[in-house]
Amino acid sequence: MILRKVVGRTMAEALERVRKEVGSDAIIVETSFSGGVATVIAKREPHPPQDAPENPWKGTPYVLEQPEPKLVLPVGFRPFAEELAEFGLSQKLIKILLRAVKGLDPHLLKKGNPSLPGVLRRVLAGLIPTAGDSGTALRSQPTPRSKALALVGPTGVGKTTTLAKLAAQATIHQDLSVGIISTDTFRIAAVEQLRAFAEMMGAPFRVAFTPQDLRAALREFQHHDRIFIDTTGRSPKDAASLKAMRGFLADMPIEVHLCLSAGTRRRDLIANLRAFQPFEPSFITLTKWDETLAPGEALSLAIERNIPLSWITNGQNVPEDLLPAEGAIIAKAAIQETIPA
Ligand SMILES: Nc1nc2c(ncn2[C@@H]2O[C@H](COP(=O)(O)OP(=O)(O)OP(=O)(O)O)[C@@H](O)[C@H]2O)c(=O)[nH]1
Ligand SMILES: [Mg+2]
Repeated sequence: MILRKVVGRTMAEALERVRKEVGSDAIIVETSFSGGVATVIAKREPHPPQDAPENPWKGTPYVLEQPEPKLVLPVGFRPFAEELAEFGLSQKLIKILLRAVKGLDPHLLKKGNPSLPGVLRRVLAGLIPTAGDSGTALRSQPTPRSKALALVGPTGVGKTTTLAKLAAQATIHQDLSVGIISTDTFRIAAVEQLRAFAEMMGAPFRVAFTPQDLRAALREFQHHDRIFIDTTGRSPKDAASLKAMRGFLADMPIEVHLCLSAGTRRRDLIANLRAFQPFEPSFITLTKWDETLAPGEALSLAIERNIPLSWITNGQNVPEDLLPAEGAIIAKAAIQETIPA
């Protein structure tokens, strides 16, 4: 029996290491998460000695590589695997969930076990990195950096609408004083729309045409509780505009949130992550959750890359359609299946 303790920054990372270091047939004995360290104890039976012929090129053909065995899903897990795949969760994460549940108690995977949905939801919730986990106090005392938030992202994903929701929620629900800055001077109408919104909220509003303007506006708003900065939407392929915008925001005490539409396909999400990486986003805000049947694709990428989610937006209404990203709520949306009677 081989018994190994493997650690990682997240449960997904530790489980992935178990797969690499102990093997894909490893059985998880115990999982825990404390002090920012995920620990997994895994065991595996030693592999039987290879009985390759002395000269592999003689006699019967020597198989150098076995094809990966197809994953046979335990019967009790099948409806949940289908539901999670329908939700858009990656196969990689579905396997991780299966292994984690099996490690907790193999009996959970028996057909009709009523505890399975709840356990699955809890394990999935634990895998989802959120702003709460990263220690950045979005909702309580901000750090000097997180006091000013900039929303960046591709065109039309809902940056300005999300900014309006955030500013309105901070003012109405948290009684905070907010300042709003637009750097989106690409379209005059966009500036005027945000100015009108700021006026309605009674919040001071500045337009920054240059990095100097932005610095001046940040200084001017330094006594406000929160400062929200809108930016121009840019295509991930428009390297020149992205670079210019990066220069605009560089070296400012600003926390960057990358807005991505939850319905974007995985390849395009990866292209956006790469294109906006120079902005060093601390969080992803997943927008338009209400418009897609498979938000799990975007969610999977955030989990696999361990990028914390800050908010989820789920509609056009300002300020209601905005939720802080919470693992438990997201996991509940992913696993609604109950045990068939
Ligand atoms: N269904 C749905 N629509 C949304 C959501 N958020 C924003 N929208 C809509 O998406 C459209 C674009 O929103 P904007 O806020 O202008 O998007 P943007 O990213 O600022 O766009 P650019 O500044 O042009 O890059 C508007 O019609 C919004 O009402 C959401 O969560 N769900
Ligand atoms: Mg906008």
